[in-house]
Amino acid sequence: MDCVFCKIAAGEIPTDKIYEDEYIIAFNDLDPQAPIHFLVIPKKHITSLATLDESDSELIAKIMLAIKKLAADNNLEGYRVVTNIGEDGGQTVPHLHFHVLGGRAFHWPAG
Ligand code: DGP
Repeated sequence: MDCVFCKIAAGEIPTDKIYEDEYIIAFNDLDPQAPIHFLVIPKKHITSLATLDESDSELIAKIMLAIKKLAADNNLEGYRVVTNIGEDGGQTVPHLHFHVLGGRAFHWPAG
């Protein structure tokens, strides 16, 4: 499968990795939208939240806990977690990923 995030997860494309375990990898975004902007992804290919399966429950919980830990490691008190789904949701890479943005104030509603 020609998926850039699968290639990053497999170590085939070098990236600015900040965390890795058996199931998850986190790395700094190529096009940061905040002073701190990293992505947390499952190593397993899942297209988006829209294609999540019941069997992925534990994996998603691990991702959320990794986000919590990485945010604390970066001394983030207030921050934003975003996952874009599909074209209308602004998703450009069809491999589930959670953006973690911090280091500045955010506004609502998001654009
Ligand atoms: P989204 O629009 O939600 O699908 O976000 C995809 C993000 O992925 C976007 O902010 C840029 C980032 N990105 C795309 N390709 C690469 C890459 O090869 N390396 C890194 N570090 N980030 C990438």
